[in-house]
Amino acid sequence: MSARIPLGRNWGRSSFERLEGRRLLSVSGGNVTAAYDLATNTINIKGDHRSNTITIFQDAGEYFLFPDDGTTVNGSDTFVAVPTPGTANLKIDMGNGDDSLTIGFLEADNVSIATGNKADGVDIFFTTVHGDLSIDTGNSGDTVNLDSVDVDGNLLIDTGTSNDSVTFGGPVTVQGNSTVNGGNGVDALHGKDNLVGFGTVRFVNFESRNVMALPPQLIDGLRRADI
Ligand SMILES: [Ca+2]
Ligand SMILES: [Ca+2]
Ligand SMILES: [Ca+2]
Repeated sequence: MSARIPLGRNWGRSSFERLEGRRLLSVSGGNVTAAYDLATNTINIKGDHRSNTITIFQDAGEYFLFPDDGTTVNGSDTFVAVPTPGTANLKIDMGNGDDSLTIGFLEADNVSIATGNKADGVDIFFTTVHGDLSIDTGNSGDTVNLDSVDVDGNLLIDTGTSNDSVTFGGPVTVQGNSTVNGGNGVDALHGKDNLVGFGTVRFVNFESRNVMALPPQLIDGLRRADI
C-alpha cells in the first residue's frame, strides 16, 4: 500500500464495519484521523471513542503513524505518512477509550497530548521537543513513561483522577519549567531522578514514589507536602 495516503478522507469505514460484526462488538480498534494544517504547521491527530493504538515516529522529513490492535489511521490498517516542510507541532487528542500512544525517534515543535477518559498509556522515547510538551491523560488509571526525551520549553504532565503511574525511565531534560501532577487518586512516580529540569521542577499529588535525593536545583518549587 502506498505510504501517500491522502489525509482527512472519509474511507467509508462505517459501512465496512457493519459487515464486520466483531469490530462493532469490540471497543478496541476505531479510527484515528491525521491531518496536517500548513497555516499552523500542526499535525492534528484525533482518535475516536474506541480504544485506539498508534505509534508515531519520524523519518526523512515525514511523520509516520502506525496503527495496531485493530485501529486504523485515516482508514488504513498499515500506516500513514505525513510530509511536512520541517519539524511540526503535534496536537493529539485520542478521545475516550483505553488508548495507547507511543512516540519515538522524532523531533517536533510543540507537542500536546490528551487521552481522555478510560485507562490510557503514553510512551515517549528518543524524542526532542523544541517547544512545550504537555500530556493530559484525563480520568481513570493512566500510565505515562518518558525515556530519553529533551524538551526545550516547558514540561506539563497531568494524569488526573484515579490511580496513575508516571515513570521517567531514562534521561529527560527540560530547559523550561516542569510540572508533573498526579491529580486525585493514589499516584505513583518512578525514576524522578532521571528528570533534569533547568527551570522549576514540581512533582505534586504523588502518594508513592521511589524517593531519591534531589539535586539542590530541583528543590525549588517543590511543595513540602510533596517531598
Ligand atoms: Ca480513543
Ligand atoms: Ca485517561
Ligand atoms: Ca491521579
